[in-house]
Amino acid sequence: MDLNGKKFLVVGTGISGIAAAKLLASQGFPVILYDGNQELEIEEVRKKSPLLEQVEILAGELPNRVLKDCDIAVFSPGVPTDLPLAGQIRQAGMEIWGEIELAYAFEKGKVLAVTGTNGKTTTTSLLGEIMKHAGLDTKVVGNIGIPYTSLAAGTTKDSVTVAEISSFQLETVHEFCPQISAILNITPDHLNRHHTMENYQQAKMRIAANQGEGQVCVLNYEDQVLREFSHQVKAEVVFFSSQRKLDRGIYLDGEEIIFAWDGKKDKLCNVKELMLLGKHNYENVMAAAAMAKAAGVSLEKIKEVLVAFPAVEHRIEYVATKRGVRFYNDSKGTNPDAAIQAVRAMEWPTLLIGGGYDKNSEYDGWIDAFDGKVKKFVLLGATRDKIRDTAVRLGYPEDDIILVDSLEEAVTVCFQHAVSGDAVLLSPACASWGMFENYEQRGEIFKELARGLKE
Ligand code: UMA
Repeated sequence: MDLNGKKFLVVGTGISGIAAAKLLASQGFPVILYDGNQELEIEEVRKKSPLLEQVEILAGELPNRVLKDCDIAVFSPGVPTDLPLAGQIRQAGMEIWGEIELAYAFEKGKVLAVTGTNGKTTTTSLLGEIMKHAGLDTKVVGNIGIPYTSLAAGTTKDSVTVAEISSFQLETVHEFCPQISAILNITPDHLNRHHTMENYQQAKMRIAANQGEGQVCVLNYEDQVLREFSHQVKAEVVFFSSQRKLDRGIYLDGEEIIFAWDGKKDKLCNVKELMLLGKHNYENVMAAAAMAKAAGVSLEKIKEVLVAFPAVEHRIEYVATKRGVRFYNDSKGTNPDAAIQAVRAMEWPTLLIGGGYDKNSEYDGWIDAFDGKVKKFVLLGATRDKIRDTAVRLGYPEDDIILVDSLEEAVTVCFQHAVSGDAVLLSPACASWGMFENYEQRGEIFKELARGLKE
């Protein structure tokens, strides 16, 4: 689209909105930056960049003149597209773009984009590392926390953008067209925003909507919705599967990850060589590897990164081995579903540290997933009694539950009870608030404590 002469309204002053306004201002486009929050400190926003000095910043009620003046509204991902404001914008004849669409208008290189309900961040980070290792000028952007608009102007015909794209971001793309896309899985999430599962699925599938010949879409064969969706995809579909052998694609065969391509089979690696744990992570590895291979990276280069990749911080992250006891940090396991994945990934007798802020969750599914592996269950925080009661009701031995008052005490107690060959896993199934500022701080403290243990 020709952007010449266009005037922009950027909605939202979070990291995406600021980056979008800066990009537009730097390229000489007239831009108004707006936030629905009436209490916004406008001068504080302006201070964030010299590029915002000349930008008009508005908060609260949007004046009508802005609707008449601007041509394109750029929405931050967190701004719903069914707000009355969105209706007014459309009625005024303006287009609504997402921040991703705006960035894409300035993209000059190749785009590799990942979406899905779970595993997006791990897959995107892994793919970013592989592309860097292959010697390419790589930018890792998107929902991962680095707005695409903050790096789009610096792309070149030889650069590669690896983007994590959320369903919120996909709602407002129009021409966005990655060379290679992937949808990892689609399970219910964010239904307060999308209202129905169908809307949520439709949003995710937009990642491949503009793709065509010569482009690739990587899909999870074991996801029924995605398997059906594959018939609508115009790009070449490459499946991955953790449950069956595929004639063409990438799959897990026992412990081995195999590429079936052009009538031949190549072994990529054995999952025991990876530091990432758990079937869900093997799926992320397969998706990243399939995307990298489609982008022309050799299996050797892909494997070199896979075996050295330590996990995304705070997600089943390997920390240290002390006296033969492995320590894993899954502080990002802030809800029972995430904690289930972590405990399933443990292949050793495990001393599990859980509990924290009370979000009114139920813990039955988590405790059911222990599968006889959890030899001591160490609980802290506001939820410790509720979790203990659930565990005991479900038959977990009361003698193996230890209630503690701090993370430090939890780590000490685990180390006292652990023997060589065990694992200690922090995976609280609860938010950190009340004891820590956020899950990152909880994870950092755990890592320091584990690394500081005397063997
Ligand atoms: N605002 C309005 N009107 C509204 C709603 C919000 O003006 O109706 C304003 C708020 O007052 C605030 C700003 O919008 O000033 C916030 O914008 P935002 O919510 O889009 O947040 P950003 O800081 O721009 O961060 C966004 C993503 N946030 C969301 O999707 C909610 C970040 O994903 C992303 O990393 C970042 O852009 C860079 O691309 C976070 C996230 O939670 C991690 N994502 C969800 C997830 O992963 O589950 C989808």
